[in-house]
Amino acid sequence: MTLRALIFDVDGTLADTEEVHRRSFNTAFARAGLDWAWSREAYRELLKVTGGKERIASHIDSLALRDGERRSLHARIAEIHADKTRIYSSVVAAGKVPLRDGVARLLKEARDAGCHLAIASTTTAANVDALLQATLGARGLEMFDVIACGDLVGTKKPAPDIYQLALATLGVAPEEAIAFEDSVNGLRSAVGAGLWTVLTPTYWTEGGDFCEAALVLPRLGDPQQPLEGEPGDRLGRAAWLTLDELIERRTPPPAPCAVRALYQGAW
Ligand code: XBP
Ligand code: MG
Repeated sequence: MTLRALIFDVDGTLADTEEVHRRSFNTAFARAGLDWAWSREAYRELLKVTGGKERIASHIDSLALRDGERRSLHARIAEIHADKTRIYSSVVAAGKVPLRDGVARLLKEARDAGCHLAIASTTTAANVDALLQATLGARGLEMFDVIACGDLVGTKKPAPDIYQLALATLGVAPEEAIAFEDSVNGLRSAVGAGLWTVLTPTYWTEGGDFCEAALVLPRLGDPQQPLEGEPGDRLGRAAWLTLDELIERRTPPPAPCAVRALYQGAW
């Protein structure tokens, strides 16, 4: 197997963005004259719904409202979400949200090794652009061969559509790529597209059922911020996840000779 592409989720994976999303939602609600304020606990639950517009709709549907009121609030979702996106992307563009540790290092290792890089995210293109430019510089976007995000697909995560779009646009088969995610919805989406997936949960997503992940780490780590207790039970050569380690792990070991002999006799 040749590793041809690394495909990254954005929110929670490239950067721990959800607190800024949460505050941006609350600011947009206040500016829209709504007395909604999502607490951290409430937002952690609301994050089970992917997509900001879908999340607002889910919140409206949870409220005891007359039909007319519900309909008029639904009609305002796009306007409220557009304002939230303006608020969020301005905070990110101001450099307030750093990449998680190890992300810039692994992106560079992959590019230096000739690997394609892609994004597969539920958030909007405006938010992705703001984050990549603020954290990787004016040419940050150019590091990625494909940016699949937001409403480019009709069905958001946990459906596999966004990862299938990224793979198809890259012209890469699932077995030639690795996905990086932070949440159960993202994991299901990547695995549903046939991708071997590395999971690095955050406060917003920890404690989920991650059994389908190929590897679960608290973060990617790097020489300046090694993973405590590594190398040891999860990583081999270094206390941070390297491209070489990924290639080694992604390449299935040759079937044991007994199994090979068995199959050779089978046909
Ligand atoms: C996580 C999401 C997004 C963000 C909010 O995206 O579900 O909805 O929470 O961004 P990712 P929007 O797939 O990158 O983890 O309001 O733009 O949707
Ligand atoms: Mg995510």
